[in-house]
Amino acid sequence: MHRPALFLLMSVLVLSPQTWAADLSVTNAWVRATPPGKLMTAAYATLQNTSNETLVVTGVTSDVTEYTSVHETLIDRDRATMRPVQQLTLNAGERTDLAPGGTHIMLMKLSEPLTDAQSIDICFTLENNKSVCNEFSVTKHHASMKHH
Ligand SMILES: [Cu+2]
Repeated sequence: MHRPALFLLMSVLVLSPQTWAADLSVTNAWVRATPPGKLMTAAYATLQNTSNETLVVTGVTSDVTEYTSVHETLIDRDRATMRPVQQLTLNAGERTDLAPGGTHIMLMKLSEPLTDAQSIDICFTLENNKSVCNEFSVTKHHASMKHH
């Protein structure tokens, strides 16, 4: 008997479209202004899975370059190197910080420099094919870069 299950699924679809859209909360979103002469930079944010299911971020896109990806920073003999991350998994309720020195969003081959007071859109593609977009403000020095 599949009817009760179907009915339940439909109720969920009808009742919580808002909740679905907001499964991934993106706060504290900022991009470092491009250094002089460079057309690449990184973006940071606090991501939180506000749903009660595992969320998988399978990609990122931005409106300023098609070369946008998630990177992680590895320390190899005192040298920081970066490598692309295929996906980011957030367990139910989990919060993660994309922060300098750690996982970040890499923006490469920008067509123009990004300067202070500008803002750009970055979207996270989720495994369920939904995407969550958020405004990231460009700044040289981020005010809330303090240790907790
Ligand atoms: Cu990087």
